[in-house]
Amino acid sequence: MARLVIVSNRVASPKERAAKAGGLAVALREALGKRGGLWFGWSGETRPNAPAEPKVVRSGKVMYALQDLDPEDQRAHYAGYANGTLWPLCHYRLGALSFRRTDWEGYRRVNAHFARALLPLLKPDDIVWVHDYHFILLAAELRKLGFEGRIGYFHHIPWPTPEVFLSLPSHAALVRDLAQYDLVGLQTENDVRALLTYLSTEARAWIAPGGVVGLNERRFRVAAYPIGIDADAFVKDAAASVGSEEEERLQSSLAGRVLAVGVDRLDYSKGLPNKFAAFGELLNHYPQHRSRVTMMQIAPLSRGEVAEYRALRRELEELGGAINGEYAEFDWVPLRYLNRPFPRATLAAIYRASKLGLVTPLRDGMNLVAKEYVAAQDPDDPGVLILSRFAGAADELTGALLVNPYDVEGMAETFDAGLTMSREERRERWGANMIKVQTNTIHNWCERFIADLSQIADHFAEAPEPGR
Ligand code: ADQ
Repeated sequence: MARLVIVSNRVASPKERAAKAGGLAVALREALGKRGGLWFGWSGETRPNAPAEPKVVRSGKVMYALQDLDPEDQRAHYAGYANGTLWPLCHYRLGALSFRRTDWEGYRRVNAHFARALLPLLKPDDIVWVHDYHFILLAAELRKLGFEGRIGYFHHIPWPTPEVFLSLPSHAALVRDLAQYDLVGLQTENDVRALLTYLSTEARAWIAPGGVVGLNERRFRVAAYPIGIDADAFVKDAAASVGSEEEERLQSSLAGRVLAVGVDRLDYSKGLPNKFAAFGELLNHYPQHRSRVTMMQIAPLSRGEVAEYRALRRELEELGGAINGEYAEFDWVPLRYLNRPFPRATLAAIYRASKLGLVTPLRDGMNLVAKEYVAAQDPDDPGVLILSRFAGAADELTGALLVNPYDVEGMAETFDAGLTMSREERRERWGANMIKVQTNTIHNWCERFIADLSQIADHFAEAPEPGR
């Protein structure tokens, strides 16, 4: 079995406990543990002119290699091109997109620096799996240094349609380098269609059935790999929460009221202002829910170094304050707003106690919270998932009540429908969702991607020569 090499911006430390590390990190660690391998990424440290010499530590069959970055390169790469340009672009937020050539150059420098640091650790038959939009150029930089082995890339966020993608001044260079991967994984068939359409119409690539692409001298494959969760862990944690001290505290604080929950990183793609507004609209237009429903929005802070995120935080504080100011009673606060992270077991307990799961992003690659909410429900008396049609998860979770997050009044109407839904319908809808969550877990996802990358040569053999 070939050795697996994972590359991601943040590397979960070998000591981090499973409940804290998150489902993806745990699944990747397991895949590495099974085959033996290497996890490579940024150390989280910056120092001027940091040389390309990663710190390497071994833990069992897994090696961890952590590379420092020059502070200016790190800024241009992370806050600049990755989160100031690619993130808004891929989330259809052209108004928030900033493009500076210095950031683009910094992004390339960091990808090249990481390639130089990684190359001496690679063996020719390794399988290299690169994660996310911080490293789109990594394969091209590794190829320049002579690495010819298999390299795959998974894009955790949406791939925009060609019209939107063309707004990126560096679109052609980015895709030319993306073609140096052997396998490009996206979240949904929609994303695959968007990238293939760009490739055939703009880049004049040749496309064979199965998503094999011929571009100039390169051949690579594009396919959908919808990411999943560790469903069993959420089922177990949620069931264990019943009757726990934490659950009792939560229930006694609700004093018999219904709970609606939202859990999102504080990010403008998550549509939080619209969700708050829809909850306000529910209390305004459906007064029967006043004093009966409490909404809890958990939104840990992220990317405070990017201006848009600081502005969003202020906006939400204002909106939340206005809703509570208008509707609160002396014994009821309609909206609880928390900016901190919680352990998985606590999240599972909160999901299970909630009659509504509010997942309403303006755009989302997949959205794992939607799947976690489903897994945590009581099969006998499940809550209702309200899900944005613009989350990748909407493809699979057909039992959810789908909403358009731009339609605030429509969302309030759907919240009301969820709150008044019969138990029979709730069970039916939950059952349809749960089958998907349990079938397509994070472990299956991992194995599928690794198996396809391992056998990538077979896919190419079946497709005719590019250009013919
Ligand atoms: P995110 O944008 O971070 O991920 P999401 O898929 O919802 O979005 O995953 C968030 C994760 O963080 C969930 O597992 C959730 O439980 C956890 N989390 C959120 N708030 C938390 C809190 N307060 N405490 C503890 N944990 C918390 C990106 C893409 C998504 C894609 C994923 C995976 O933007 O579209 O689904 O990667 O590919």
